Amino acid sequence: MPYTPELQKLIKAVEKTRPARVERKKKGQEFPAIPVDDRPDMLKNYHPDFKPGTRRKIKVGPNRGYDISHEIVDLLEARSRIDPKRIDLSRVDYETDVLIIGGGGAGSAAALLAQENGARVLLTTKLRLGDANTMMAEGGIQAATKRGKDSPYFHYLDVMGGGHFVNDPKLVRTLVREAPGVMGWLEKMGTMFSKYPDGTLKTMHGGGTSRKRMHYAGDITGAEIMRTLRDEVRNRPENIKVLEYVAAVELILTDTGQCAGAVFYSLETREFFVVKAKSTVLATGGSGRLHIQDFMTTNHYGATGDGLVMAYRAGVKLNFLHTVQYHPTGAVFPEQAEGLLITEKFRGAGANLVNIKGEQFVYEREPRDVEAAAIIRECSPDVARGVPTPTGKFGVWLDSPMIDMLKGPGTVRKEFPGKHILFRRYGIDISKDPMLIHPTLHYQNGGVEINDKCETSMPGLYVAGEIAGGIHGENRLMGNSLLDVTVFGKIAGEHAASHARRRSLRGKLTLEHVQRYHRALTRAGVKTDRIAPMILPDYSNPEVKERQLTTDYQGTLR
Ligand code: MEZ
Repeated sequence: MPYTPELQKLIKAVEKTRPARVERKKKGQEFPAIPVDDRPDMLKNYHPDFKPGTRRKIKVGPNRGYDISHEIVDLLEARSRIDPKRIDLSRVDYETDVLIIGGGGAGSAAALLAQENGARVLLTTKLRLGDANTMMAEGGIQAATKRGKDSPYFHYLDVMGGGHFVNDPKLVRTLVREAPGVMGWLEKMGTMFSKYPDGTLKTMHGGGTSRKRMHYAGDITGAEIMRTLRDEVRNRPENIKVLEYVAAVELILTDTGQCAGAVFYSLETREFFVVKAKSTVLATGGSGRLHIQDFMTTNHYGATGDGLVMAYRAGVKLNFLHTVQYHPTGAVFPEQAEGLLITEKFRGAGANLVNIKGEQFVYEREPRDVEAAAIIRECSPDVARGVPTPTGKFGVWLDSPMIDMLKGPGTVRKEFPGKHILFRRYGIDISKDPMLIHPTLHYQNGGVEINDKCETSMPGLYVAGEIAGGIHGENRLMGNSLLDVTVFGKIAGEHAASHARRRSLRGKLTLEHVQRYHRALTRAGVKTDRIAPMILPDYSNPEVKERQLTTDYQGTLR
């Protein structure tokens, strides 16, 4: 749907201030950044993490008493999809060295490295290989590849600063040190990053970064990286077996406390089955589809936090889930694009954020949490400088036409082909008209506690990618997610393979931890008919649900 006459009228205010804003930028006169000392107030007043009444303390498990979003607690305090007594663990359907749960960037990188380290690998995914947040990532991957101008040292400081200095320093050190090598690894496998005619990699600034180290492939960087990883996995069929449309529902342990695989549910045959493995890598991604605080989301359909549930029930600790990342710029018009990621790269290329009066109100490259809070402030009823949409929401303008004025005609079309084509389909030319945006639920900052070998507290259980917590502290910076999935995916694969070589499974397979968790829920007085993992979000309204009888409903999957 093109802009309505009302919105077209409001765009005039943006057009009026644009020439002066472009001139200022050309002269290097940036909008003042929010002083570091003022950031906490901005966050407390406007960031959704600080909204009263949006959290509660979890009553059971290793993080008992931890105060996190209701939506995550609901998930963690749900009951299992299976009745453990009805799963026959003596009948093993698949046996492998390394089981990988998740077919996104981290799972695929882990599969490749596990295979290269001599393991037989079974990679499982509840949708198709590559249906993951990696595929949805747009703007880039950070790495200090430009010697002299940048180094892992500066990258480290940026990651720590963005994360409010509470990140796990060892994990950050690993992330930034491995970054340049991962770029080479991806390029060798065929990832086509954007380059200058002389072959050097193009780089841009991102929010909170002190150097230009954002490498990209147009505005479809995640899709390009995922394409490469997926092709490579598919090219090794003798040693990497891929099972699609199968959802892991519980981890299996041994009675000696090792992880020994998982119980799966086939979305095609609707049967449960058992996979036994010497090592298991959880790479199930994030939880944006929980729509925390009813936020729209950039996340892929399967981002329902399944791995958090399975690890937690098995007794593994979670961390940093008290913060959630809202990407500052999600589309809020047209309605069919609501929540869609509008890459930070637009701001990296110079596009201002502008309110209903046509005024710039924030420096466009603040760290994400601060930037999102500033936009929410502008749209809040007390400030009331947001732009109303036809569906009754509010947003602010992302002034993309500035980019062609700053960097030459055709830049938007060339550097942002994904969004340019998509918005053209809606009748909007983003090189001529701005986009209407609002923060959108984007990233699970925290997750399962790991060390720098991707080990968890449970022998044989490895974790990599968005499901892991600690790397980004309380706020991730742009481009460190594609980096995280590749760096830690590789590490998880390598160490999972080595564990499988060195350690054999001892003891009997068991699901006793699930029964124990159910008993703890009862003891804590948690009354719920929720079942988790969620597997897929359910968008049907209650009336439709009623009419659909029962065949596809969670309860009947048991
Ligand atoms: O790392 C991200 O989340 C990212 C690259 C997003 C974007 O704005 O494009």
